[in-house]
Amino acid sequence: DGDVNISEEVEYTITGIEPGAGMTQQTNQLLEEYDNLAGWNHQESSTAAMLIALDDAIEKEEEIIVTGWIPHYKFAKYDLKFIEEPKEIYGGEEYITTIVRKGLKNDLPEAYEILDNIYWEPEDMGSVMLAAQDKSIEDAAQDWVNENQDTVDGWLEGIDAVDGQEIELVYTPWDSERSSAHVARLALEQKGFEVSMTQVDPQIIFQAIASGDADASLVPWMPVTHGEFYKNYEGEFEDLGPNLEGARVGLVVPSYMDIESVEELEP
Ligand code: PBE
Repeated sequence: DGDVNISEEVEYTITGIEPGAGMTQQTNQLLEEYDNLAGWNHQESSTAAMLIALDDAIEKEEEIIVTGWIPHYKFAKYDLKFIEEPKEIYGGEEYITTIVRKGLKNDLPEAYEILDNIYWEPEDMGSVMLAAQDKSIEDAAQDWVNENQDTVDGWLEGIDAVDGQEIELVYTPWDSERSSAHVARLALEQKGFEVSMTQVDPQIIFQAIASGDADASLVPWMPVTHGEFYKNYEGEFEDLGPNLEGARVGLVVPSYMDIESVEELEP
């Protein structure tokens, strides 16, 4: 009802995720740029802790504001909504792009081509993320590949097999990127690649690819979420274009909350 003061109920706090996330930087910037958020707290923690806090609040039908994103199974599990954020600190629609180190095209042309071809829909990624709640990410990715071999065949079409060439993918700890990295690994393995995978923070993704320490990554959320990291290394890596379109990040609340915009919050 109209008597609930949402700002007071959430204790002037946005429940955030890992310090290294793109969204964490964006949320810190949000608190600086909206005058009505002066004095608000951004509780950085982990995605797991954020999801527990969200689950707990929904259980009790309490107010909560989290930093959230799609694709993510939380939108299938709960009735949630993004709230408007007119200054677009969180951007609008995002795509996830594939970046590779310079020279990969020459050194591993078949891998380059496969990575260039990899493209899937938010529902595909979402289904791997959801399945990974009950099984390992390896099994969830394998199941998706088994059920979508025709999509994978499209990525591999006309590409010669290799004999155990090594390639290293870097990815981040979120389920979205764990899903894409493992699916990419399985596609590369089908053509004979030996794939190693290293998990790092978004910022390190760009550093690793720019320096040539790693070969490829399907991680960057663009144009805004990882845009700053991207700009810092622009020209030092090759961008193969989107592997997914229709992603989004922002402030997320349970749908029962009577709020439509970040501008309704009170200092
Ligand atoms: N995310 C999910 C990450 C990337 C993937 C949007 C929470 C972030 O860096 O903010």
